[in-house]
Amino acid sequence: MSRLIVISNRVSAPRPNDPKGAQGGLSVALAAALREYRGIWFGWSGNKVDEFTGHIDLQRHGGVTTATIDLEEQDVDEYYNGYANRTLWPLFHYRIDLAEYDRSFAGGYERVNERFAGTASPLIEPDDLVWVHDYHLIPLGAQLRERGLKNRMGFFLHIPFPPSRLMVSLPFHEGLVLSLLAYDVIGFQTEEWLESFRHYVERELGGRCEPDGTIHVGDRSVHAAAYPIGIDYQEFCEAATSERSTQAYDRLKKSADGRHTIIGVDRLDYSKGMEERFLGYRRFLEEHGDCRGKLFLLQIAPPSRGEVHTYEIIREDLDELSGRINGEFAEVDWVPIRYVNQGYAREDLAGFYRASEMALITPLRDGMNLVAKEYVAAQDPEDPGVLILSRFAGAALQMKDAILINPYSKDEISDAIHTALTMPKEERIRRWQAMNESVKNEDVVAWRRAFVGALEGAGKG
Ligand code: ADQ
Repeated sequence: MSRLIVISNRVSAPRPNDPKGAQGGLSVALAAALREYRGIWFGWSGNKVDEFTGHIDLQRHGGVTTATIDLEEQDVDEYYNGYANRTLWPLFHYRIDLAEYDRSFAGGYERVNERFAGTASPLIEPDDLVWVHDYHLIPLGAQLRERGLKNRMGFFLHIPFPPSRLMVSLPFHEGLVLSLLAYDVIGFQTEEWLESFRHYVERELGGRCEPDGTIHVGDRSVHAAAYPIGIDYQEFCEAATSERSTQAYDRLKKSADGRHTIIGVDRLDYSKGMEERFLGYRRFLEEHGDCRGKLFLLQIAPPSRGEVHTYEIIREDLDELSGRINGEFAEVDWVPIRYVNQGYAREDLAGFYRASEMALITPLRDGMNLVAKEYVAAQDPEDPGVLILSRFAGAALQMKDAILINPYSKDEISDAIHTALTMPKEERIRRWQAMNESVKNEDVVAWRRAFVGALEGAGKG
């Protein structure tokens, strides 16, 4: 059996009970995937050094071998904070107003991808399958090929792929997308992002897309398809019924004091639509004065990417907005928004999800959104809560029994909260059962089997 070499920007060893818990969805999903495969998880350690040495730190944690490298400060500024998070992340989330184009970012991105290729390639044996993750490492496959690697290589994009008309606003966009064709398999979260990619290939690269997923550009043929990521359903259900989770459940129920809890859990990021969510909730409080004091919004949002200015701004904006709404509506014994800026262990989160009558998940654009799936998995089958979900999250394509809303509309958010509050139990159960089936069947195991299966079947590059 071939080994699997997973390469992603960050590597975090699987520690499900890490109380800091602010791991993104990517690391949570990969830890689960790697447990079953022999192989290596390669990436940046998260540490900065004065000078790049290419030294690889090999370790073994929880059945997974990790290989990490340190980067220079300038690398981190230009590649991670710069091109990845100030150029590609906003652009790929349709926010060209926030995307910054800077020559030094693009140069740093190329340089760090080369550093990844140079240090990872000696670890890769001829039969290994190579699986590269996400927007930080798009050109890596091409750079590994330049070093003579003929392995089967796949790339999975965890975030949306933007429509061609937005993509062309990126300087040198053709080069970036062409570099994707060095992979044998290119995976997207949903058919929608796949469609944008295919459109780009035909329109901008003069390529040809076949109905079976094969894409031809020049003499290169690759396979591009949708592989929707899921959660580790089994592990999450166990977490939701653990003792620690029960304690978290009790803690929230006790403090709710008979009030309904609406929960939101997101990394602090503008793509998650928290500002719009708060405003929609405010609209609900205005329109339904009789409900004030009977429910509250618990928004858990650990800060992320604090070195990027836009993230400082979103944090300030949310502090201000939650304070304003609380000032406007709070009573001596009731606060409408509990806004918490910290991460929690998965068991705690599972308990909070289970104790919440409703989840309000309203990203303006999201590759998938695993929180929506976790919320469903954590529910009590006899008395499940209601999921309100943005139609612009990739997860909405699989979770049609959620209350789907337009996150830009305060009215839709307000109406959805009211519908959820008054929804009969039979309907809650019916909707939850349908969603739970898909979360359970389309889990992280199915995701990695589908992707790795496609990679195993791909012709050598
Ligand atoms: P993210 O943008 O990080 O992931 P998401 O899919 O929602 O978004 O995953 C977040 C993960 O972090 C969840 O597992 C959640 O439980 C955890 N988390 C969030 N807040 C937390 C807190 N306060 N404490 C502890 N854990 C917390 C990117 C893409 C998504 C895509 C994933 C996976 O942006 O669209 O679904 O990758 O592909």
